[in-house]
Parts: sequence; structure tokens; C-alpha cells
Amino acid sequence: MQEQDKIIEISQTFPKTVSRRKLLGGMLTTAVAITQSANGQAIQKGLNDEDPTKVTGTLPAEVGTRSPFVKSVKKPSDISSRSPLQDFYGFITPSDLHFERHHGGIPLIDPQKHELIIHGLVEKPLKFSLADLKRFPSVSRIAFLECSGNFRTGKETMTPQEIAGLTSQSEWTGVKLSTLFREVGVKPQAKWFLAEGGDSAVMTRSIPVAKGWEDAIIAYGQNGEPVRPEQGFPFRLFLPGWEGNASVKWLRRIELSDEPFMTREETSKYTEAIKDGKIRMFSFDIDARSIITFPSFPQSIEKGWIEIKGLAWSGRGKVVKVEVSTNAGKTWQIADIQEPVLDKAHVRFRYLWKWNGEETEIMSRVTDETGYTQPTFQQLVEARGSEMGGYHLNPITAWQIKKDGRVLLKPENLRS
Ligand SMILES: Nc1nc2c(c(=O)[nH]1)N[C@H]1C(S)=C(S)[C@@H](COP(=O)(O)O)O[C@H]1N2
Ligand SMILES: [Mo]
Repeated sequence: MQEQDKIIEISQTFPKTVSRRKLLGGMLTTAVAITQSANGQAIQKGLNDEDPTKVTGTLPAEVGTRSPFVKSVKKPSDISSRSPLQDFYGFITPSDLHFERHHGGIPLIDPQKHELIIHGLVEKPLKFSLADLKRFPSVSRIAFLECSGNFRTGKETMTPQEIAGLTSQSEWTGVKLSTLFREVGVKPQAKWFLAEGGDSAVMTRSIPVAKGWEDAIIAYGQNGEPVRPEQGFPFRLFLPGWEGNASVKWLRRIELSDEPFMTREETSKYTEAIKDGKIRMFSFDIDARSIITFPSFPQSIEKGWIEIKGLAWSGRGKVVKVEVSTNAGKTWQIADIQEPVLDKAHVRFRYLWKWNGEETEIMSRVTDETGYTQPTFQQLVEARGSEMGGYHLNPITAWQIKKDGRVLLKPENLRS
């Protein structure tokens, strides 16, 4: 038994080394493969105390499942759900944990009956089915999608998911909008286009035509599978680095025009109050932001070495630097960034810290390739005024470390 414990320990520490193969041999590798699928049934039968090497596991299934020991959920409300950022490894969001924001629910769309029409200031208006889109040269790109309303604060007992869970990252596959622009012959007078969704909200946004030429994608693939219904099946507009709202899901119409359409979503909504009674419109770019996801509420820590981990991103380009402070912002240290660092993408950062057991605050701040550094909440209030709206808030998030090891959010207060 002791020998077996040792083997398990080693295989967990060095899962991919040659020595593990030598140790385990062919026999044990098979056992490991079976136990994974056996877990589900074992728990259901209340047999989880049984030695998994003594019972036959469940057979392969049509689709895989997460281990029943893993509880990772989006906790939906009626209008949105949030990615559990604190549960993730790496920088890809599992598709079933991608955040959701729907203005009229998720439509059930038969791809055979769904078309994208492109018309307006074009030489040749055209309709495209999903099959038509797939015949064009395809592209894949890993990038994040973030709702511009992605900020909550106000109490100490908040998780990264609750504070900033309206951001997720996928590998999006589809056809470049510029390819379709060429196909329909977009006229030089065209400066904007309307993107319209086929859901009950009939979501519409005006997008500068330049973004269409630059990097917009009509995405039908998400992390290797068809885009999920929640994300816009059979296809959506995807605008790298821009506020999520403009990435219209269940896309059915694009109309080219010489001016913006001034839809409800870009006049009454998705505009920000700034100083002197002014309102900012068409604020598409997502500014650089980072958040420590470990340690975070409701975890607690013990004295000694701790690997601080988190996510950082910018809608304006690549992340170039993430700094961590473990003394409430007095001094900052450079964190390690996990490669690859992609354009307009989440990156993962880490910083090794030895906690001495004293009360403190830890926080992170990111700098992107434009030279922009993530501001404090106070700096945002000073720049925009205390009447500032709830969109495009990307402040530094601080966690309080209590003497007993509890980790609590340091909530922001508009009136402080
Ligand atoms: N047709 C349509 N597109 C839409 C929406 C919608 O309700 N209907 N919501 C928008 C908003 S506000 C955001 S933040 C993103 C969310 O995308 P997701 O649900 O795939 O995360 O989709 C955008 N596109
Ligand atoms: Mo959004």
C-alpha cells in the first residue's frame, strides 16, 4: 500500500515525465483511464469508498462529463451568467462555463433555416447560409469576450466570478468579415454597418466599417465545436477587444451605411456618463484589466509560500507587464506571465509570495502595449466624475488578507 501511495504521489507531481511511464507501466495506465469515468457511477451508487481498481468502470460515452467531484458553475440570473474565473487553469474558458448575456433569451435556431443577409451600400447584396460561410477560407483566433458592464463591488464577501465573471476566452473559428465584404463589394462610401441578431431582442449595433476590414470574424466555431446556442449558434459576429454587446449573436443581417444607425443599444444603453454632464457613445475598446483569482474570497491561506495567480487582458493589444503588490500598493513586483501572450487575449500571471502571517492587502495591475496601466477605482472616479455610469470599469482589485488567513474583497466605495 505504501508503495502505491508513493507511485500516486510521483505521478501527480510529474504527470508527463518518462519516469512515470516506467513506474506505472501499461497496466496502471489502463486503470487510471477507467477510474475517471467510473467516478460518476460510483458516486451515484454511494460507492465512492470502494477501491476503483476492484470494480469495472463505466464505459465510454457519446460525450464526456466533468468529474462529479468538481463543482464549477455559472450561477445564472435571468439575464446573465458569470464565468467562475477562480476555478480555471490556463487561459481557455471551457465552453459550458463561458459567461452569457442575453437580452431576450436564447433562441432555438435551425441552421438550415437561418441566413445572413448583407446589403445596403454594396455592389451585390447576398445571402449566406452556414454551409455557404464554411466554404470561404476560415480563420481561428484565441481572444477574450467581455461585457462592458463587467464590474461589481460593494461587499467583502465577493468572488472573482461575482466581481469580474463577465469575461471569457475561446478559440473562435469562422470567416473574416473582410472576406464577405469583398464578396458583396462594399462601396467606398460605406463607413458603418448595422449588425442585427435573430433573437427576440433583435439586438442591433452600429460598427465602424474599419473594424469589419480589420479583424471582425463571423464565428461558427468555439473551442473546436460549433458555437454553442448561448454564444450565438449557428454564428455570431466576433469583434476582438471590443465590448461584448457589439459582438451580435445569432447574426442574421448586416447593412452597410454612411452613418451610424443610432439604435437603442447604443443610445439609451452602452453609453457612459462622464464629467460635466457629458455622455460617451461608441466606446468600443475594452481597457486593460487584471484580477487575482488565487487567493481570493472565500478561500483562506496559511503562512508560507503562496503562488498568487490571476488573469490579465487588454482590448487594445497585448499585455506587456503585470505587477503584483503584497503590501497594499506601497511597492510593486513584476509577475511572471504565461506564454503565449496573444493580442486582445487573457493571459495568466503568477507571483510567488511568502506570507508572514501579518494582515495585508494584495492586488495586481496590468500594462498593455499602448503603455496604458490599469487605474485604481479612485482614479476612475476622478477622471469620470462620481456620476460615472456602470460601463467600462476596470479598476485594480484588492484582496484583504486577515490574520487568520481569510481572504476578503476590499470593496470600493463611490463616496469615499
Ligand atoms: N443577438 C444578441 N446579441 C448579443 C446579445 C443579445 O442579447 N442578443 N447580448 C450582447 C451582450 S450585452 C454581450 S456582453 C455578449 C455576450 O456574449 P455571450 O453570451 O456569448 O457571452 O453578446 C452580445 N450579443
Ligand atoms: Mo454586455
